[in-house]
Amino acid sequence: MIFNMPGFESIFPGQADMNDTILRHDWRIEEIEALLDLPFNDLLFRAQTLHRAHFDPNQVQVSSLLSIKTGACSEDCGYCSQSAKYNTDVEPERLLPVGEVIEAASAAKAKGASRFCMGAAWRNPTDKNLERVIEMVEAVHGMGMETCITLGMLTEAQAQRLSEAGLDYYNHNLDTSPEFYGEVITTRTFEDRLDTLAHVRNAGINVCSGGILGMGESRRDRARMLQELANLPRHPESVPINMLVPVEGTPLYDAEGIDHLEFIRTIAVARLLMPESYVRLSAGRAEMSDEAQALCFLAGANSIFYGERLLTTDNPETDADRQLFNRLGLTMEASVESMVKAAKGSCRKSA
Ligand code: SAM
Ligand code: DTB
Ligand code: SF4
Repeated sequence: MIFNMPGFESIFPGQADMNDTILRHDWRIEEIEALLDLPFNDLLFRAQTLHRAHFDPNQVQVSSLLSIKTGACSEDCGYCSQSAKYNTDVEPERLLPVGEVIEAASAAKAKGASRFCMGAAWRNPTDKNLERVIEMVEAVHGMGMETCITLGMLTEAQAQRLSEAGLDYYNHNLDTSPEFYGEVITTRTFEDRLDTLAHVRNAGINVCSGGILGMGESRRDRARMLQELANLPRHPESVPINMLVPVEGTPLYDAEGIDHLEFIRTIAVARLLMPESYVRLSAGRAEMSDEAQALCFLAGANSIFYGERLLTTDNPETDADRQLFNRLGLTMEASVESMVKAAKGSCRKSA
């Protein structure tokens, strides 16, 4: 019984039982830095133990991603291939027709994805564009998949409209610490991002928010970003942790990057601060070894982007991911919609 184990109190201070975790929103930066400083084995043990108290450790939530409007974006995010300010290889494309989105979503569903995420290279959507995206959301929802979109900043009314349309998740990342933020983006503020997250939360849509590691930030910046996420009034239901995909032509192409063990540590701390959130091992998997990914899952990551493409860059091949899942004994989590459908089916059978 691990609760009687020598040293338990030092690894889980003040915690008698793993099942009674209190969701905290008052994390101090020193506490988070102390977690990041733990010996690697202690940190991973602690993160995995807490993870098991809240999730099936062998199940991973799987989302597929599609860029529904690509490039020519007015923002200057220093990591992004889609900013009009930088000279990258990305070919701008207008908003896709609904038919193409349905095709991509059904292919993703056939491969086992339970959620379909649609991304648009906008600073914010116009009301007219929002209605076109809502058509897509309704179509994907009708296929029995969970829906997620990321369109930039939203007004309160737009978030409300999306909620009425039945959107499941809105992705809007804090990206980095408030202190490092100005080194990465100048065309909108950290506060703007918090405002959009508040609109999404108040509209009753699930929040998906995380950031990017490996942009030349310090460990303190990583701790500050996690602190901002964990100290939101409610933890985001989904926390994507991206490793920078360096894109030629962007200012961050030559950024220092991040050691993979440090990346894994940050995932473990995200798990410890937000025990009930899905932590998504997001961009950057194509550059990671299977072993590094396995350690991310051990650290408490339990969601991935699945499919050969992210938005404009490559993700691992689906066959490679399936093999990795087999080797690790991981299974893909079914969508809430498909579980409801299955339950309805078995009720009908037994009636
Ligand atoms: N335009 C919208 C916005 O910025 O909110 C939505 C799309 S944007 C591409 C979504 C997120 O993808 C960004 O906030 C960032 O965290 C992540 N991202 C973009 N380019 C990336 C890259 N090269 N490497 C890692 N993550 C990246
Ligand atoms: C998130 O946190 N990561 C995804 C999704 N949200 C929209 C995007 C990753 C983009 C990686 C670079 C690209 O493919 O352009
Ligand atoms: Fe535009 Fe989003 Fe890329 Fe920033 S991250 S440049 S807002 S597409």
